Amino acid sequence: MENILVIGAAGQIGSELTIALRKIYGNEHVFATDIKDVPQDIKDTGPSAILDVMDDKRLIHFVIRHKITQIYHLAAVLSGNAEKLPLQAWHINMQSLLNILDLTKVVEDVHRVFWPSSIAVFGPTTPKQNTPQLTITEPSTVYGISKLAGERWCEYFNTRYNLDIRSIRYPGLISYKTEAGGGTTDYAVEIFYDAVRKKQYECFLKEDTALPMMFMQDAVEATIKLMQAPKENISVKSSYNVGGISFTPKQIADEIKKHISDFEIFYKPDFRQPIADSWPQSIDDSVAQKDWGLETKFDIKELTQVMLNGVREKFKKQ
Ligand code: AKB
Repeated sequence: MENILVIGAAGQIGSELTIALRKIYGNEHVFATDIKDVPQDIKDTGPSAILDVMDDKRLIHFVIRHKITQIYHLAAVLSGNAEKLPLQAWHINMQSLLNILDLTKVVEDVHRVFWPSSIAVFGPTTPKQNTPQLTITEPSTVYGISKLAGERWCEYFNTRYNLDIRSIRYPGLISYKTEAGGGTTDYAVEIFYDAVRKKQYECFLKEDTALPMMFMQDAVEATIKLMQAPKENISVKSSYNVGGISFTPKQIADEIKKHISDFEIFYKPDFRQPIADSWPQSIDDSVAQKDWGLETKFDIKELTQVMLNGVREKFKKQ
């Protein structure tokens, strides 16, 4: 029997992953935690608590008291926000991971951990198209530096202490349940809200900025698939490339116009443009496909349809 701790359950990934995990492992076995209140559907369907991953003493007590066997540590400061307070972002992103890794070494019941890395580990010197699993990683953002250092720590703990820490380099994630906060790929979520609300969007990236993206349902399924794969299949001890689909702001705007014909987009690139320019445009995720059967179902057409419907429904309920 597994008892699962989700850290960051109020966030963009956590709010959807928690519900998916509860369907598999049972509501009472998935503990949703965050430093802020979790969404109502998570509160209503299982245990939840306020928990700060930076508080290592409370964290370890929580894990022991609830006999936790797996941890999903999703809390992080994203790329855009991290550039505003670099040292604070570094401290939060690194120390929170180190708290989890150290705890996993000490508490024997915890036999598997998931920690998200990002395409931000790549930088301007990385091949931009079909970026390989193993390639140059010279990130130019503090977020990317923290994710790359995190990957090295994961690999170190996996090999040095024979732990089972698993990770995905997420591309930009697109969802309507919980809005992302402070990322460079966030435009691809905001655009749907503004399309439904105002029929226009001011984009902080240039029209031809291609980035790898993934619909949340695909990301949640990939995460669970990775975590359920037999340990002997996991050849990458740092973090797996996961690509999804790639598109530019112009391409997604054109797709939205097929549903909202008078939708308009304006471009006003800001400090996030150089961040996006430093990242890959498409990702080779063949290692993840081979090792644990990564699959993605949503293309730009389907994603646009589901996002517009989801955002409209959300506004109706408000
Ligand atoms: C961000 O834009 O910071 C994140 C990421 C790609 O990791 N969505």
